[in-house]
Amino acid sequence: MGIRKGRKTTGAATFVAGTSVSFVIAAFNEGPMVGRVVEGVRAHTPGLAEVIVVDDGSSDDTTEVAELAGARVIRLGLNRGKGEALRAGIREAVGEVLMFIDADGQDDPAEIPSLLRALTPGVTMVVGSRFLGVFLEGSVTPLHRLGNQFLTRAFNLLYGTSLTDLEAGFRAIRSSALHVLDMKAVRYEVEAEFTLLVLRSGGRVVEVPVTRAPRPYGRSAFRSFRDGSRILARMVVGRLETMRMSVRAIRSVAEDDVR
Ligand SMILES: Nc1nc2c(ncn2[C@@H]2O[C@H](COP(=O)(O)OP(=O)(O)O)[C@@H](O)[C@H]2O)c(=O)[nH]1
Ligand SMILES: [Mg+2]
Repeated sequence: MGIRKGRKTTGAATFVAGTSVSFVIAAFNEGPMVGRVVEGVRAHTPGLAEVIVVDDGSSDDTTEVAELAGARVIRLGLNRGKGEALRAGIREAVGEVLMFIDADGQDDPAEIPSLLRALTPGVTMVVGSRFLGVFLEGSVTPLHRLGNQFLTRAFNLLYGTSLTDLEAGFRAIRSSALHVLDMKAVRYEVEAEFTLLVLRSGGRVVEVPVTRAPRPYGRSAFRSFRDGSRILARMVVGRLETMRMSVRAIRSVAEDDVR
């Protein structure tokens, strides 16, 4: 479980040119910004194969705006949550690398190359950490910031990692390390799930600094208590699953011995 903190990669080992990238963007009532985010992604992503926006029942023009900006939109009838939306997109994505960015304009597409540069051949996932970078004024409430720090520490204790930003939505993952059938996230526990599944696959995680802007309109659907508990539950269950897997592996080795 190798974690390298906050190092920007320089030198020879960089993102391999020609690697295909699929962007998967969950968007719920993001009509005012999703178009600009899709355009930003198209302008700043080397090797971009597709931009998939998943809209699960927005009541505004999210789908139309995203399509006009050049995304392929997957529409799900009922609003279920960010995790379910991302899973629907990942199921259809074809790129060797999956990238994620929020649709509300809080992440800056101009920072995409910095994430991809850190995805060197030995790295499996790059996370855009706002704690290594900056939260611009008004981009986070004190409660949400503390909650994220608490959950990140809990994750580090459980998994022996030294991450700084568990909940960051802006990230790049090698698709070979992420099997959608292993995912069960419904809402905002999806980021913690990405991280634990990548670590479970033996992958290496790197964080790079990014800038977090305030939400230009509307409000976050993150419910501190409800979603905080879901994130905590997902990481505890993830750890128990891994322990059960190791016990099973030990048992089958022992069974081989007696044969
Ligand atoms: N499709 C879909 N996207 C969602 C849902 N909930 C959140 N998102 C998207 O996930 C991203 C982050 O959501 P937001 O509520 O701003 O969370 P925060 O930035 O962590 O406070 C945005 O692009 C949202 O549109 C959902 O139920 N369905
Ligand atoms: Mg947001």
